[in-house]
Amino acid sequence: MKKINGAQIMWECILKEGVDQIFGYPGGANLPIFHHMTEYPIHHVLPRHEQGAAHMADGYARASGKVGVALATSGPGATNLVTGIATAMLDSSPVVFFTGQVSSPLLGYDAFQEVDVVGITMPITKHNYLVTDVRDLTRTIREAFYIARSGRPGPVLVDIPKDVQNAVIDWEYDDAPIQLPGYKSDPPIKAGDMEMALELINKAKKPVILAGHGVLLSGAMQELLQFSEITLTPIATTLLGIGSVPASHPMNLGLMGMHGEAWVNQAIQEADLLLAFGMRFDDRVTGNLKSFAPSAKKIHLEIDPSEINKNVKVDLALLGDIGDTLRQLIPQLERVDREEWNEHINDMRIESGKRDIKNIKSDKLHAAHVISDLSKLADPNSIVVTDVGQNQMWAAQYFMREKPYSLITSGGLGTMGFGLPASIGVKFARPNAEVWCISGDGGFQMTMPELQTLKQENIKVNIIILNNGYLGMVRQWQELFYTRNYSGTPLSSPDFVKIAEAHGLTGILVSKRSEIENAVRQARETEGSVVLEFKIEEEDLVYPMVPTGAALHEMIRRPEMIP
Ligand SMILES: Cc1cc2nc3c(=O)[nH]c(=O)nc-3n(C[C@H](O)[C@H](O)[C@H](O)COP(=O)(O)OP(=O)(O)OC[C@H]3O[C@@H](n4cnc5c(N)ncnc54)[C@H](O)[C@@H]3O)c2cc1C
Ligand SMILES: Cc1ncc(C[n+]2csc(CCOP(=O)(O)OP(=O)(O)O)c2C)c(N)n1
Ligand SMILES: [Mg+2]
Repeated sequence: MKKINGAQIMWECILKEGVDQIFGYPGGANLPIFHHMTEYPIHHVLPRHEQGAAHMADGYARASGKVGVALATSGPGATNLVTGIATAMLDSSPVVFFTGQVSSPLLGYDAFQEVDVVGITMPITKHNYLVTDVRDLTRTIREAFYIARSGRPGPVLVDIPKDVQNAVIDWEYDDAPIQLPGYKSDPPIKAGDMEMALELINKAKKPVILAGHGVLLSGAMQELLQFSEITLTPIATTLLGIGSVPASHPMNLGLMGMHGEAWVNQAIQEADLLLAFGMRFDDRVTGNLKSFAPSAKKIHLEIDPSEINKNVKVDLALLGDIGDTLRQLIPQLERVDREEWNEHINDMRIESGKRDIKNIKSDKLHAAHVISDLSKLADPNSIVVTDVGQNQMWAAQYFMREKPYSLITSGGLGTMGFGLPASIGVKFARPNAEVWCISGDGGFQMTMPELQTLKQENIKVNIIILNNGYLGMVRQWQELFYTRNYSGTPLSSPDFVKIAEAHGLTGILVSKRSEIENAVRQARETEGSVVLEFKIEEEDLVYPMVPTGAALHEMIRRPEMIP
């Protein structure tokens, strides 16, 4: 037993959870927590905005597989976290958020900097807590970490009033088993379902695996490959499933969905069996649900029962951790000859390559050039963190990833401004990895002040800004579907080289394809973070594109064939 206060209990408990890194911003309502932080072996990063702290913790979690931790004060500090919490929620990222709160006797009185953060974040957290008694703090923090990391991961928020932070008690760590009746993180597979799945798999002639984020969250990359190699089933990935299979593996088809490759979407539409592995049939993946994979039986391997039959009605669901389920299935799989099916898909792939802009020889600077050249020049173990928009899609399409956890991107919420702060979190999670942040001119300007966080922490991230002078992805929709009426999308930018220099960093400007190689080399060799601005073609589009409401095979393709 020792006499400590709530703030110290918080630090003691998070150390027990293995935390040594936090991202947080101070204020009146979390001052006791900050005051005691210096007594503990914790590295703290001060962001320039609480949204930055949230994305940093999220990026840290996604790159490390550990729980990320962010901390803010009450009121505006807490509300500034909201976008980051929702971003983590939509992508199943395990982050614990701590907020200071006004003292408990003042709750409900519109006290200075009081907001009901538990009410505000109820729909965007996996769970949240307001702790009104210091004796509940240890149990609450243990539950928060357990809920964040178990089953389908997600963000949990713990709101701690200032009087609870200050309250002193005789304390010792309580490691009694966590009791959460009603919370089932790993649901069992129904008897008989395994046999049914094997029958469907073994008799399919044209199966496709849809590999999602769940494969990476489960660490089931080996099992995914084994399944695919035994059954000769090709693998399409979702945006968040990229990296679950090496890019160069012969069974990897590539990205599916709205900006997926033409042959991948076509294969899904022609398939007679879809095996959805840890993915949730987002509408960016399925296109029009009525015409999605019309002849395919569908089996969903998924940990969260609420995802079953939510978007796509399936023939069979195998509930549970995807790695566990695959380990049960693999010994019973039959080897079936599916050469013809794989050759057919390969023919479609060769045909599509003829429209690929990266094969064009010209000195105009297309984003596809920048990313595909970068992919060859960067360290093979590098991690790419993206912002949102066209830049994100080009980064997904043209950077070849051989390793898992090598693409960190905001998929579900599509949060502009995610890239730069998330890349800082990623660098703390994987300090020895080369980290590239790929951003647009719009999204970069949303969280640009975090450049100074990079400087203060003296860490190295290479930041690519694909500057097309527009909020490009929205302009793309205006070009295709809103009579080229570019309302609200032209965007001016500061001189990014000078911006980098003003933050004590290095800036490089590139406007020709022939300059890419030198610029990338220089960035890699420079000590400290580098901002590379690429002045790319202003009105380029991300192809292919499945228009909203269209079926997956009704893609808009790049009009010209590349000679
Ligand atoms: C501009 C833009 C364009 C986009 N275009 C595309 C596109 O063309 N193609 C595309 O794919 N996406 C696209 N997206 C992303 C899309 O919105 C979704 O975020 C993405 O498709 C979700 O992928 P997911 O289902 O694999 O991952 P998540 O949304 O993270 O879902 C993971 C699923 O796995 C389950 N799971 C978690 N852990 C386990 C486990 N241990 N075992 C089993 N299951 C588990 C979860 O319960 C969940 O159902 C786009 C996003 C943006 C912003
Ligand atoms: C916070 C936020 N606001 C608005 C949007 C809608 N949106 C999606 S992509 C995009 C354009 C992004 O522009 P830019 O950062 O320049 O990237 P580009 O598409 O040009 O590569 C916008 C405005 C969003 N996703 N997030
Ligand atoms: Mg832009």
